[in-house]
Amino acid sequence: MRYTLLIIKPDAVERNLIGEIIRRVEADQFMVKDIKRLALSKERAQEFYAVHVGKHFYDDLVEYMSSGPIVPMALERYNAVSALRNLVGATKPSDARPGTVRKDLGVDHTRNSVHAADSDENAKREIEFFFPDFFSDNPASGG
Ligand code: FUP
Repeated sequence: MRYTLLIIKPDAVERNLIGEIIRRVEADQFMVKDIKRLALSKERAQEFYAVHVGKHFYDDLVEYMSSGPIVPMALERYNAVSALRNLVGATKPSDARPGTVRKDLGVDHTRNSVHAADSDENAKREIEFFFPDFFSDNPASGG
């Protein structure tokens, strides 16, 4: 699929890093196809992270993701999911490669500045979570 979802998390919005993150994304040949700024309710954050229910970090993650504004965006590029995961880096900033968003901007394992979808299936679900009309307005197929 040529689309994926990126979220700029509360720690990065709070530190005025929206522009810096979008700059890196655009420099890596992604097109921003849709974008918004919003605050997630605790219920919506629980729904978004439903795959992590029961994990030790789930409650803190939900609390954190509903603690301040976030900026989700739908991105387009060839090999979108894997290209964005490479740009974003490992989940834990201290493990991430130099030059990745999380290494350069992340604070810690939870406040790691961005979320990036990890499969085509999740990218589709996550784009629809924030942008319900996306796939009726954009063609869904292609690499
Ligand atoms: P990622 O796909 O890289 O975002 O990583 P995961 O799906 O494994 O984790 C989802 C989110 O949970 C991460 F962004 C950060 C958070 N997390 C923690 O806060 N602590 C942990 O031990 C693991 C993950």
